[in-house]
Amino acid sequence: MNKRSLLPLFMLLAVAMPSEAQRITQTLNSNWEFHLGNESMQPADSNAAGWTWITVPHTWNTQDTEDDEPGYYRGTGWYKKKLYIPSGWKDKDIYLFFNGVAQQADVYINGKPAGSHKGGYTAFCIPASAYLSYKAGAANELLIKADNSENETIPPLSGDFTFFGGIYRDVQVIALNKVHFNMGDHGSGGVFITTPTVSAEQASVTIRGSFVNNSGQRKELTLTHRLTDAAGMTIAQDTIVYHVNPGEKTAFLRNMNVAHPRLWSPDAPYLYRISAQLTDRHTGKILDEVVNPLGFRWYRFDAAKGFFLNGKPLKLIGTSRHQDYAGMGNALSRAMHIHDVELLKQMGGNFLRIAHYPQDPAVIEACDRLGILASVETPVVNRISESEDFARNALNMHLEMIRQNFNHPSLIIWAYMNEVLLRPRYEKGSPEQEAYFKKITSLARKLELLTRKEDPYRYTLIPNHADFDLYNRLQLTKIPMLVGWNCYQGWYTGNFKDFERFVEWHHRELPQKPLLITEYGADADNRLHSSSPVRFDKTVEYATAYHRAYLETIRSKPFIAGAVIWNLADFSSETRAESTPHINSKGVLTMDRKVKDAYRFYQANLLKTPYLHIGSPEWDLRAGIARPGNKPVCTQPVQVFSNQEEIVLKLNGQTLGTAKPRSGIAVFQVPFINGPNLLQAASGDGKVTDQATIDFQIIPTRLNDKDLPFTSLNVNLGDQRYFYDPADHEIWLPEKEYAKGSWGYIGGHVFKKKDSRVAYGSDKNMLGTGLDPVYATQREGIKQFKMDVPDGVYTITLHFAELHSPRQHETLVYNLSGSEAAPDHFSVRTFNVDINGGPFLSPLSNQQYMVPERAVSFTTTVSAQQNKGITIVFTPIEGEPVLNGIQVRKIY
Ligand code: GCB
Repeated sequence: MNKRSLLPLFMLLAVAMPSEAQRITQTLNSNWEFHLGNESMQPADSNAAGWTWITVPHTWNTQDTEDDEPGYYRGTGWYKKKLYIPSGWKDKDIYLFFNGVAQQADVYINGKPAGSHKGGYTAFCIPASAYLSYKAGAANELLIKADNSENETIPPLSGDFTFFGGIYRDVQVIALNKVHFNMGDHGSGGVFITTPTVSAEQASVTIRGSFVNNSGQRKELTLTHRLTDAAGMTIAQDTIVYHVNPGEKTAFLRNMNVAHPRLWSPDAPYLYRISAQLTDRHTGKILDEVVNPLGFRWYRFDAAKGFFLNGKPLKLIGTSRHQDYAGMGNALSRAMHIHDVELLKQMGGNFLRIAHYPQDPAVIEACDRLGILASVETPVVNRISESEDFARNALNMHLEMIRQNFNHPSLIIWAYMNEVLLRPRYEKGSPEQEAYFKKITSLARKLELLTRKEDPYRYTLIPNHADFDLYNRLQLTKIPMLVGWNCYQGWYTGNFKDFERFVEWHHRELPQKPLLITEYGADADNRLHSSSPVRFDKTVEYATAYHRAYLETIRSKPFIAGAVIWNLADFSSETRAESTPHINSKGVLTMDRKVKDAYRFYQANLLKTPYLHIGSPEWDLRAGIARPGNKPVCTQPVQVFSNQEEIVLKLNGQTLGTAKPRSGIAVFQVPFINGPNLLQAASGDGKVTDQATIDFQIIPTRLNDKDLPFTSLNVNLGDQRYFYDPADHEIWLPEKEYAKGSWGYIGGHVFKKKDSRVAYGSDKNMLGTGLDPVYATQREGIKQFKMDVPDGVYTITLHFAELHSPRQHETLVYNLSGSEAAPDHFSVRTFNVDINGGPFLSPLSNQQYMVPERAVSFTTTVSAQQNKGITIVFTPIEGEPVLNGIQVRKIY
C-alpha cells in the first residue's frame, strides 16, 4: 500500500473511533449481590448479611406475584457491587446513574452516604468522584438500599398495579472530563431542544442548557451544535466561544433555522440528530458531547375537530402500557421494552400513553423511531396525602420527568394525577373532605404551572374517572389544557351506549376543552369464551364486542381527539382477584405478549396493509353438543378479523360461504365435526389468507350414542362460558339442565353475589387452584347431577368452593361505579354427596374441607351398570349444597 491509499483509511478511522477524550458510559448491571430485608442494617455490618448473586434489572417481587397467595413484600432490599476505577479516571468527574430504583434509594460508596433519591420511576445521578479510591486494582464498594415500603410521602400511594421494589432499570457509571455538560440537572442530559416554529417551509430550533468547568483552570471553550440528517449530513451548525472561570457553570441558549425540514409523523418518523460538543479552543480536544434526537412536527388539539399533526387531522388511537411481563415483574430488558412499542405499531396504533409513570428510556426512544406519539405522566394516582413532603416529592418527580424526557419528538403531552378523586378521603361533604379537595386542586395548579414554565410547547393533561361533576367542581377539567376521561361504561357499569352519552355530555358541558379517552378496556381471559357474552364475564368475545362498540363511537365523533386502550398487555396488580388473580387482564395482549382477539380487531381496523386473521386460533380445543338428528356436527360462530371487502371461509376443504366484515369482523356459523377441523379463510381476491386447526370434541345428544362413543365431559356449574384449560388440555362446557338420555343438573340456582353490580360469579381469588374460572361460579341448592352414560368404569372429579366469606371484603377497588362493598352472606353449609346410591362425601362442609375461598376437589372411580348411568345426589344438612365443577372420564 502506498501513502496515498493509506491516508483516506486513516481519516476514516479517526472519524469512526470515539475520541478518547469524550465521556465514557458503562452499564453496571452484572454481578451484584442482593440481600432482602434488614431495614436498619449499617453499611459497616453489610458483610455479615447473607447475599445472593443477581443481575440488574432486578426486582425482589417476581416470586410474590407469581404465587397464588395475596400480598407482596414491601420493604427494604440491599444491593452491593464492586466497582473498579481505571487509574486514568483520576482526572475525571465520575457519576453513578440509576435509571430506576423503586421506590426510594440510598447510595453508599465505600461505606459513606453518597446520595439518595425518592420516587421509583425517574432516573437520578449521583456524583461519585469524592468517594472513590483510584488506587490501581482497588475495589470500590457500592451499597444501595432500595425500599418499596408504603410511604405516604412518595407518589403513588395507591393504584391498580404492583409497586415492585428493586434496582429494576440499568445502572451506569459515567466518566467525564472536568469540563462537561451539566450532570446535576434532575437526571437530565443537561441540553434541552425545542422547535418553537415548524412548517413545511422552515423550522426554528433552540438549544439551551449548561456546562461546568471543574478543571480548576480558566478555559477557552468552543460550544458547537451540529444538526445532521438521518444520513449524517450536516444541515446546520452553530459555534460560539466561551471563556469560563474555574468552578463556573455556564448557561447557553442558541438558535438555528432549517429550511424545508423533513417532517416527523407516524407514517414517516424522520429523525435528525443534534449534537452538542464542547471543545478546548487551544488544543482542539473534544471534551464532551451529547447527541439528541430531533423531529420536526407541529400539532394542535381542537375541542371540536380533534387532533392535527403537521396540519392534517389524525385520530390518536393507541394503548397504555405498564412496564411488567409474566414472571419478570418490572425488571425487563431494553429489548422487551422496545418490543412492546413494536407490538403497538404492529397493531396499527399511533399513540402510547406511558402510564401511570415514566418508563425506561428505551420506550420513548422507540416511540421516536417508530412514529408513535406519546404522553407521559407523574404517578399521583387515586389519591394524595396532604403533607408538604408529598407535594414536594410529586413536584420534584414531575420536574425530573420533564427534564429527562424533554428531547423526544414523539412526546406531545405531559400528564399528571390519574383519577385522583377515585379514593376520596374523609366523610362525604365533611369540612375535612372539602379541605382535602382543596389540596388536590392546589397541587394540580402547581403541577400545571411547573409544566407550562418548563415546556410551553407541549400540552398538559389530567386523566379522570367518569365522575364528571366532581372533577369539574374541583377545577380538574379546567386546569390542564386537555381533559382525559377513563371510560368503562359497559364494563364496570351500564352499557356501551352510556359511553356515547358520556362523551357527548363532555362536549356539551365543556365545548372548549379538547377531549381524550385516556382509558377504555374490558378484561379478557384468553381461556374463556362465549357465544352470548355478557358484561364482566371476562370472555374474549365480550372484550371484542366492547372494543368494537367503543371504536365505532370514537371514530364517529370528530371532537374525540384520541383514545387509549387500557392496556397494551395484561399486567400485575396484586390486589386483583377473580378469574385471573393478581392480574389485570384488560390487555389486548397477554402478560407474555400473546395476541388476544381484541388486538386482531384493532389490526383489522387500523392497519393499512391487507390483513386477515381467524379469531381465537389459540382456542384450539373446543367442544359442544351434537345437533339433534343429524350426523354429529356442532355449529358454533367463528370470527374472522380483516380489513378486506369480502372473506371466504372453508371448513375441511369445503366452502362455507362468504361474508363482508363489519367494523373489521366477519362472522361465520361453522358446523364443526368431531376431531380436527381445518379452517381456511381468504380475502375475496385470494391475496391474504389464514388458516387454523381446531380440535373439536362433540358431546353426543344421547350419551350412549353408538356412532359417537362417550369419552369425557367437563362441566362448569353456574356458568355459561366455555373454559379452555391449556395446561391440562381440557375443555369445559357451560352447565345445562338434565334431560333424559343426556346430562345436567337438577335443581338449584346460579350463584350470584348479592347486590353486586359487577361480578360474574365470585369476585374473589380462589386459592389453591389454577382453575379459577371453574371455582368462581357454582350452582347453589343443587339436588342432583345426572349423566346417562353407557355402562363402564369412570373417574369422576367434583370441584367445590365456598364463595361467601366470613370476612367482610372491600369492594372491588377499581369498581368505578363507586358502589359500596356488597355485604357477604356467609353461613354454615353442610351437605352429603352420594354417587349411584352409595355415600361419597358424608358430609362436606364449609366448617371442614370446604374452607371459604379455597378450592377443594375429590376424585373417585365409579361403575355405571345396567344402563343406569351416573347419578350424584346432594342432600342438605345445613344451608344449601353447592357444586362448582364436575369432570367425568370413561376409563374402560
Ligand atoms: C382505571 C385506572 C387503571 C386501572 C383501570 C382498571 O381507571 O386508571 O389504573 O387499571 O381503571 O382496569 O380498572
